[in-house]
Amino acid sequence: MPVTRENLRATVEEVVQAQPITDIHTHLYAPPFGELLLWGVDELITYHYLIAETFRKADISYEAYWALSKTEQADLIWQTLFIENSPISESCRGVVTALNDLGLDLSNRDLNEYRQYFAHLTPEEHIDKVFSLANVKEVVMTNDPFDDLERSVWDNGTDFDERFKAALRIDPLLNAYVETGREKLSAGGYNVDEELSDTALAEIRRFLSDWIKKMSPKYMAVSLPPEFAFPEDSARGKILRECVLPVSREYNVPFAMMIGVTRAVNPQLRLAGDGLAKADMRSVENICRENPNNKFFVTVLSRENQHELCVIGRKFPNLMVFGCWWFMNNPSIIEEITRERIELLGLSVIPQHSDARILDQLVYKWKHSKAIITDVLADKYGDLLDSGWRLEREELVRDVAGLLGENFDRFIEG
Ligand code: FIX
Ligand code: ZN
Repeated sequence: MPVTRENLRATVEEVVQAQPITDIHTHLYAPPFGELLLWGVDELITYHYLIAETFRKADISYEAYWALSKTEQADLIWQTLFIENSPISESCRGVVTALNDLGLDLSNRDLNEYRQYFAHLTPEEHIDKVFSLANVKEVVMTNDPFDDLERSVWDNGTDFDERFKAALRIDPLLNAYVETGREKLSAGGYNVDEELSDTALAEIRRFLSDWIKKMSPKYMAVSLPPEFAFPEDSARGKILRECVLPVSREYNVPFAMMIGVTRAVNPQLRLAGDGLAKADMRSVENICRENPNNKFFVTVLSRENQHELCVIGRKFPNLMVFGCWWFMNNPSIIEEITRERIELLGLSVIPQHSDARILDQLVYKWKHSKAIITDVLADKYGDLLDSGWRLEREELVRDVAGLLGENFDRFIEG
């Protein structure tokens, strides 16, 4: 059926809404991971994005805040950001959208009533409800092989809810090998030394292979500081070149680089205390050019790096640009980045991931992003129709399926 100028906006909206999503980077976990799976209203309100905003408005010291229980923290944040001020920041708006779409009554603003609603749910029920509201088909977790709780789950096998896929996250190995990574590897039974001898490098490869076999991850991943360089004369540079890249090739498990985070800019804020800075994107050019048989997913945290990343994407088919990460995940910036990417890379991108830390966030993060993706696509297809192109509904369905899931699968399988 041809899409016309008259039905374009409604058709794009309907197709985007109907497309089940693969969410390629989250911090959500399947139920066997127990307390690692965060959900419910208190978690939603104490999301670290909201903690940072609360300190700008509430008269409370860091010490006093961290001494509060989770319920008390949520009470304070609710009072500060939702009652004494209107919740118009994107993170606050997200809570409002999520509660509203879950069917809660926003007119009375009664946190205890919302708590009651969640108290009667099991995680399994809630997962079904949230996945269905967000139309999410599967999510990729962030799996830390150095975490004791995670390790015990993986040791019991991977027979859990198939909608949760693994990603092997290796930050301590690459970013803190000397400080903590080496010790953690030794504790896990790997014979490694500080100098990164040939034996140690072989052991790190064995570690990665073991965990790939155990988790069957969709990809390996790391977050990187703005100073990240490739090549780099450092433990990270060596481990990357000698271990991560060859293992990634051997098992056909792509490597995801999330670049630009400056950790603990304000340590008092704990998880909320990270910042960002521009990175030198020539590192991405170099790694893609020198490793044509490796596949890379890349997202960057600085707005200033987004355009360069798109241009690098045009040069290297082994690079898949993805998501509007963290401080980029705001409507004005999502819109700008999504337009930029589609103009430069067409349909060969993964426009968004949720980065949800709390299950309920899937509802708002995807709702808000889908509205923007719809607007951008409607504009772009509108330009095509105006230029005389014929567009079939099936073609639109095909394109949207690529953006919201199949590009990810095909890139991994290819
Ligand atoms: O490193 C990451 O995966 C980041 O996305 C998170 O650690 C960060 O704290 C976050 O929640 C961003 O959305
Ligand atoms: Zn993340």
